[in-house]
Amino acid sequence: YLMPDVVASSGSMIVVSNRLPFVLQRDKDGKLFRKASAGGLVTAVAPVVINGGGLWVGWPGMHLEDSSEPMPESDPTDITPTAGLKSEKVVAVQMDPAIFDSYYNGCCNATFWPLFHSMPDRASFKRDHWKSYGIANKEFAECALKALRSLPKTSTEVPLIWIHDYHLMLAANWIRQAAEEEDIKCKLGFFLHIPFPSWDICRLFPWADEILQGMLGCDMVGFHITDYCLNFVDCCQRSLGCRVDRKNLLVEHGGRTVRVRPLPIGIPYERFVELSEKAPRVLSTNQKIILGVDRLDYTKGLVHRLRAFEKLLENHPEHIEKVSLLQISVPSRTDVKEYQDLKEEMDQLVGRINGRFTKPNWSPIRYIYGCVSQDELAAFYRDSAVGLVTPLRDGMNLVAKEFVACQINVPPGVLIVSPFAGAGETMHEALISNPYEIDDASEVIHRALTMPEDERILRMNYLRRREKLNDVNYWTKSFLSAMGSLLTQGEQDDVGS
Ligand code: ADQ
Repeated sequence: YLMPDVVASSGSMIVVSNRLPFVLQRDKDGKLFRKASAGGLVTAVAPVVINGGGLWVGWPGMHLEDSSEPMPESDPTDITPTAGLKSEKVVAVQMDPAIFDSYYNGCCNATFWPLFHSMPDRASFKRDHWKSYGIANKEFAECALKALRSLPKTSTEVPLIWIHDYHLMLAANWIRQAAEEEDIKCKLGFFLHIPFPSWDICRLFPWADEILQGMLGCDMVGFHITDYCLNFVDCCQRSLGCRVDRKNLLVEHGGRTVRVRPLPIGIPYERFVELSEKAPRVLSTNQKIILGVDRLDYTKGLVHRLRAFEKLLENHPEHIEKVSLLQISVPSRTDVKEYQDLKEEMDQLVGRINGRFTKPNWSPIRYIYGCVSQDELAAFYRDSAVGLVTPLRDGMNLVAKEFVACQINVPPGVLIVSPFAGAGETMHEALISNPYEIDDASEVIHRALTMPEDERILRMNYLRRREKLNDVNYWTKSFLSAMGSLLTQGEQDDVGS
């Protein structure tokens, strides 16, 4: 997947993420087996780990009573990129289930998830959860060190440790300190998949300084877009008093200079094109489809989206019986009350709108609560007239990118994105729609449904070209090059307050 020169110059890579790229399960005889995940991130990063002689550190999705129980190999029929990740290349993090629950469901999902999406009212701040977060991060750091010590030492290649996401914001400092004490060389990089909030929001977290210091344990910290980088730099200056350089995105901390970089994630573009070329047609041709695909999460703006669609039918009755909204929502974090409430609200709203507008041969909303296969997803993306990606806040949003990759029909459909998603910042030719402004959001949908063919073609061509160039492999390469290149003298001198 990667240009050989990039792999060759990068040294071995240790990826540290909350979850391994597969989950462990037991069959009916109690034997462990792997269930592979095939997300874009795994597809892009697994080959770098495998080809570069690296390792993957993460939670395997279950608690193992006996920690010496051997890790299973992948199934011989597994053709996903993780198949090459032999068990000796995996370090499965284990910890007390109660600590894991308080770290994961408590601190990660009930505190950082809402807070970093600028929804502080939904965030809970509990000292116990924060304590568990520290214990869990220490455990991940210990496992990363174990992985680091196991790598063969070469004089030319310095191993890279790539830490992912809001679950592991404290791990870097522990890894750095221990590696320095043991005189093991390594470079540390971090990537945050969700937004980094402004200082006003960040400071609400009582232990924000520790988070910032944890992230500054890295040599490079990556975010999807420049806005998040600037928020981070600002927080480092205002909370920790660091000297910063906003122009070059540098932060001085503990006698080191940390690079901050916008690295917008991409998708496996060609894979989606191929899927959409092969997938059979599943949607009927006599109605236009407006498509929404999301995890069922309160950040995704689903309730606002349904209201905007209802408004469209109210203000533009010409779309009745001609247009349907197909909303596919994957169940997510179903044991958390906020998510159960959202499910309830969606069920009621879909019922109410359908009850209000349905005709004998047409319903306005088709609502799938569940996962769909990649083939089916590609067919939905390809055959929809409008892709509606309207989160209230979102780090990037891969659905917007998958939609444009699958738009192979001529003339193509139209993408609508929220300005509060990273995708809204980078996909300039999409129609931009503020999900909070329901009237305007409904007018933007109307505009998409009535857009002339030549404008649709022009916009979609630009969108597709950008995603093709900036695919997920490009993202991995950008991360490696941001890690690899040394600070120039100019950058060192530029750090000022
Ligand atoms: P998520 O919040 O999970 O990711 P997103 O980027 O949209 O959000 O990715 C969702 C993925 O799940 C997509 O690849 C999509 O195809 C898939 N998916 C969604 N609904 C599905 C369904 N019903 N059936 C099958 N597949 C479905 C986090 C951040 C994002 C950031 C990514 C990557 O919140 O902002 O873009 O990480 O960095």
